[in-house]
Amino acid sequence: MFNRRKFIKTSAISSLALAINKSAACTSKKKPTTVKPVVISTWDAGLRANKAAWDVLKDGGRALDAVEKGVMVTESEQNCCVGLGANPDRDGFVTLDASIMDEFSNCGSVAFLERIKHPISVARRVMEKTPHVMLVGSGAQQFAVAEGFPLEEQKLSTDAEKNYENWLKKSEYKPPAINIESLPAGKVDKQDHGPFAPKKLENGEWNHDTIGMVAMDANGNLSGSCTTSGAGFKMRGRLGDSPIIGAGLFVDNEVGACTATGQGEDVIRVAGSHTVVELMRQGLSPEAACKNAVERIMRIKGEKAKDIQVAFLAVNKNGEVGAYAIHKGFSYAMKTNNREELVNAKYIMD
Ligand code: SD4
Repeated sequence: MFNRRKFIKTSAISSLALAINKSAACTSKKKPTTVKPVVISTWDAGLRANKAAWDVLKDGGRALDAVEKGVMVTESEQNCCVGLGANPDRDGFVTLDASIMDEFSNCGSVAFLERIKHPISVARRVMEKTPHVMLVGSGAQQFAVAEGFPLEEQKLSTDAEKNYENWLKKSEYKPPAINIESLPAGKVDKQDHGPFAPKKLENGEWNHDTIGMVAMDANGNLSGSCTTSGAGFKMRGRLGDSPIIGAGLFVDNEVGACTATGQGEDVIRVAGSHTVVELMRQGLSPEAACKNAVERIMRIKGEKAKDIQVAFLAVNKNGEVGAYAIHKGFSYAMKTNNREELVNAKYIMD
């Protein structure tokens, strides 16, 4: 027969057992040790950029300073595709985009910026010195000059000039997404997937249009930066994902940070970096979140996914790092206290 006193006794015992179990579960589930500082950046130029970022991080510096200093290295590399040494647009002008975001969700960006060597630093000034997030074109240039950035000569680098002359032979005015043939003859690798994919140069080096970097400093704060010349021979005025907060870059100091590379139009379509951070917020690892966002783009593109490259690179608040790409060939550079390496990202298609 049901006895009230017995019931109270048994339920008290079982709640006690439950509480003990619960606390045992809590203590046995080890919290992962946070890896910090950590810096990661896209493509192989990231190895050199990470070194500069590390100079800031190793001395306890702020992630924001690290991600600015880091990508400035790549912006200065004349024959790289990122800064003023990059391939021009179809009218022969190099136009640059960049964005930056810190641990307080402050953000700044510049787009369609010409003749300024360090767009990332201008983006930071937009963030810190204006009430705006984004400045473009002649307005961005005017602001840069007013802030003391020198106006560089309007001149193509030797490599870019050669590439442009080559491109002019056909001058195909097609949207870059389908303009694979417009890549300079002899510079298209077998694994090339569109004009946003890495290009293997005759000297064996790889060239990229973009560097994205995210970092966590010794205080556990996150920041990110992204800087690019966009796509070579793009239509004049075209912007990709890199200067768009939430697309090419997103930082949420409670959750993690992400940057994107590849075909910007398709990253924008899914608010790519923001999507990855939100997926991490829901509990996915950085790698799983990047994979999920890549798959979302592939579902949208259907058959056409085979012609494009998109990759995401992310870090979470524990300093765990992950990346995923549509195609083989995306690599990222990583630096921590005991690791410095170039990692080949996982991918969906060969
Ligand atoms: C863009 N996402 O402008 C950039 C290009 C890029 O390696 O990442 N290239 O669309």
